[in-house]
Amino acid sequence: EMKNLPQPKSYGPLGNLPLIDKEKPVQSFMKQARELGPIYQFHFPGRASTFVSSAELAAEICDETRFDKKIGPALQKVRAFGGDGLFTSGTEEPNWKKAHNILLPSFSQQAMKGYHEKMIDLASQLVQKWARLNPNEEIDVPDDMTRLTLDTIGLCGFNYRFNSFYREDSHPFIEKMVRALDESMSQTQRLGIQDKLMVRSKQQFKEDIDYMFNLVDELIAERKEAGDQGEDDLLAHMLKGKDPETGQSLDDENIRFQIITFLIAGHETTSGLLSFAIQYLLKHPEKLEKAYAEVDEVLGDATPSFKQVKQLKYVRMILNEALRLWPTAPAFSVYAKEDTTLAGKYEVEKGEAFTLLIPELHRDKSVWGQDAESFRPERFEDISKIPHHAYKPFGNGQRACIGQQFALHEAVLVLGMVLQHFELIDHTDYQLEVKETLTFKPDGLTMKVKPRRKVQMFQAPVAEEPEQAPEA
Ligand code: FDE
Repeated sequence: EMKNLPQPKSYGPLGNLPLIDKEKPVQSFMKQARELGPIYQFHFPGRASTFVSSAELAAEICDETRFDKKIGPALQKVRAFGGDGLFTSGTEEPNWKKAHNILLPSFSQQAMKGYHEKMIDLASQLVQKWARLNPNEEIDVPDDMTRLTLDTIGLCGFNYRFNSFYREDSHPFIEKMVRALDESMSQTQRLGIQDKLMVRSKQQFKEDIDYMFNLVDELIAERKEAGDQGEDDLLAHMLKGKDPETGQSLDDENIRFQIITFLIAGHETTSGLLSFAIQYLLKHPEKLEKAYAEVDEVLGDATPSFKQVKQLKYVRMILNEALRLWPTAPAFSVYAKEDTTLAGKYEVEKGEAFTLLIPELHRDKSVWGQDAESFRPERFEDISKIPHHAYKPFGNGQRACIGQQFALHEAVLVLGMVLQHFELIDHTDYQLEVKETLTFKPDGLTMKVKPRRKVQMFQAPVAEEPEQAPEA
């Protein structure tokens, strides 16, 4: 464990634990970073974590020759249902590389063309729902965005329709997944003895996981039974794909873990991203106007084509900037592969772990400038000007987000269609509160909308003129 690092106030055997707001752990760590500087140590009962948050230190720990992804205590808990899926496996586990190789083509730009129609299908459901609201009805933004992103990954991932827009509450799978995630986060914050007493929560945890496994295993079995019907989704790619390095394919248990992983990773993060973007647009009318202008010019009245989504440059910049200020997956951890030195001054022993606080990195004034706290999408006008290693909303290197193109294509398409059809109204004068689960979300964000143009709905055919009787 590293010595002589800044540390917050300690409370005997509890260490620094009382300084964490249990509802907002990452924001508590961010607050400490502002007080203690770009590197500090935080003591939990029985273990310590080292947090880093400057661009200088991020560049160091993102050097993959010296550091690799660490499956820390929180991810260890998620492993109960993520197993050795991509997100929760160590780089040295055979299934990580195998699945990475098999799945890369499924997340390429080329593959996005195959998902485009399905993404439009779900985005249209959202637009139609909002178009049918009465003027006084409000929209729960994160709630509807979660419906949308869950259904999108379900359809593109394994041709399953959660049909969230046809339900009052979320699909039972989500209820269980969210509860299981919540429980795994809580477990990491409990003291050993406290945790042993949580018999009921543990039983629930087990039941929730069994439900998830059953649903997914059934999906896999059904697909295998039906045989290859030419589906072009992640499940088909996983069943058919072979790792070019080993010639092996994924086994059924690992496919189950990957599906659960995509559901976890692919819906909360992307829905949070869309919700933060809308939050910022509500608060920045001049940026909103600029976005309307782009959408009207590029899309007009048309349903977006794949190519048009690529042309929505400003919409993409808005999303990039929302991910800068509130990266929805706010932290990741690495460990040192060998003894090394950080920034020429901190001696690091092999195995030592570091957690990068991404929102703090994204506010480092030495690279982002004095206005680092303000929402200014124009920063992303020229991507090549973004300093290397100062922007990590999708993680780093080979362990970076495999779903990045997927999430961005979906988010640009959805935000584009929302802006095309609706004027956004901040009817409560919303003040940002960030809610934490495994990810960040704007808590309690609601808005109202007014139509900007007619939404295409099924229309009754125009009554035909009765045919003129032929003249006698
Ligand atoms: C991953 C990821 C990451 C990293 C983490 C660590 O390192 O630990 C991050 C940061 C992220 N991711 C982020 C994000 C954001 C958003 C919006 C997203 N993300 C989205 C998505 C979608 C999908 C489907 C996904 N995502 C997925 C994923 C996966 C699978 C992973 C793992 C990879 C490896 O291999 O490792 C991730 N993601 Fe994400």
